[in-house]
Amino acid sequence: MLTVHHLNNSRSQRVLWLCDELGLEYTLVKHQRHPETQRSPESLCKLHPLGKSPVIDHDGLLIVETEAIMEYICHTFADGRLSRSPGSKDYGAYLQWLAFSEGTAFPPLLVDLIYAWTGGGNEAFKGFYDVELEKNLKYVESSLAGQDYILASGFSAADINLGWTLEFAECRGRLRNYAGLRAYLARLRAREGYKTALKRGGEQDLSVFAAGVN
Ligand SMILES: N[C@@H](CCC(=O)N[C@@H](CS)C(=O)NCC(=O)O)C(=O)O
Repeated sequence: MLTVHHLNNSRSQRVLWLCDELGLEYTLVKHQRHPETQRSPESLCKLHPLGKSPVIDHDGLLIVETEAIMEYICHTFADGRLSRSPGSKDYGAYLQWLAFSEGTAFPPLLVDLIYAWTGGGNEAFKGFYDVELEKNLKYVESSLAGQDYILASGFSAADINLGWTLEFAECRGRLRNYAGLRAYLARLRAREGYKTALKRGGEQDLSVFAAGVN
């Protein structure tokens, strides 16, 4: 049995979205962020030493890290659907984009949030991560040129990973100069799997992470 542990307003929304795209049955356990600190509640900290979301539980096996969870679900429950196999034309690109969302794109966005939460005041530091953040967004946008999804072969779990990271970038006011990324996000949000997962998870309000955005 598959159980998905979901934290409100968090990247575990991706896992719900993947399961709904694949038409999987799963048990959903919802956890609520602390309303002031936005940190995980006791229930998640008791479940796993890292106290992070997402976490899945497959017959007692706990797995963390979005990327690993996405691959695990595609291959264990869906014969590799929405993933790409070794040997396929897009395999390298698939792995790259699946990893890029958390490994490269998210860190400067998180630093930007923490910078705002802690009052800023160090322009040299801001300049350093701002360059990285903008470079990442430009790279995704230019990679999407002429195609609807990040892989030429069509929609995949890599789009789901990128989608949530771009939603986070949007709430940080970072998509204003990227019409191509906004259009991509609109395409992702129009998917039935995305909409079903949002209803299941409970509407998402990322404005809790909009500190310092005007
Ligand atoms: N790289 C990890 C990041 C996990 C992570 O930071 N999750 C956030 C949710 S968006 C979290 O649990 N935050 C609450 C906390 O750290 O207390 C992944 O992709 O799963």
